[in-house]
Amino acid sequence: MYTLYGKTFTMSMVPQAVLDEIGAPYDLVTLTEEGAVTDPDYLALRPDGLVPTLVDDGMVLYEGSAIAMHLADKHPETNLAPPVGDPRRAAYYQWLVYLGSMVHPLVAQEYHADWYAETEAGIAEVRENAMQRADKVWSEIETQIGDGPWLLGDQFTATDILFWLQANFHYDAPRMMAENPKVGALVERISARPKIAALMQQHGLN
Ligand SMILES: N[C@@H](CCC(=O)N[C@@H](CS)C(=O)NCC(=O)O)C(=O)O
Repeated sequence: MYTLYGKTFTMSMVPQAVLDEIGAPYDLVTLTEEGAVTDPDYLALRPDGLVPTLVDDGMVLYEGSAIAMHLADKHPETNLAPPVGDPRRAAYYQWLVYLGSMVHPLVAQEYHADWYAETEAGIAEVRENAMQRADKVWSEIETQIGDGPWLLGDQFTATDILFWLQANFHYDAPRMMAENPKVGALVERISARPKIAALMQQHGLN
């Protein structure tokens, strides 16, 4: 049995969407404390107090991309990961690591700019810089999207879920998607999947 610790409209939507797509039962613990959680019981699972964290039959795992990869590998029949040896597996790794380690930190720098600077001017500079870099990164991603229908071609994978959430996290997602039509079209296709649409409603996303 899986237990997922998460918060509304955060990185925990990635493993939650993966679990929903898999159709696996899970308990969802929605944390409400703003910022890094300080509850010692949670810190014993994830010491930085951020979400998400998954407990899988007693095994504790954090980091959204890592949890997505773990779940996809545990349920190969759902085809959320290309099998080892499939040439698409390399691109699968690339996107999951790139979106988690290069794109998501820009979101953190924007929403949690006070983690990266102390003075008001410093915080404003971090936020402004992150917003400019986010625009640049998404215009670069636009050039990397193929004919689809999904990020890796004809197979919908966990990468699509991470892609969809990161695009929605953009500080001005409607404009960014209009300026990058391939990104916009892919996000729209992913959002139309019934499980994803239901999850969006649950998290108050239009
Ligand atoms: N790379 C980390 C990012 C974790 C992270 O930044 N989590 C944010 C939400 S997206 C968080 O817990 N923020 C605390 C809050 O906003 O209350 C992961 O994928 O787990």
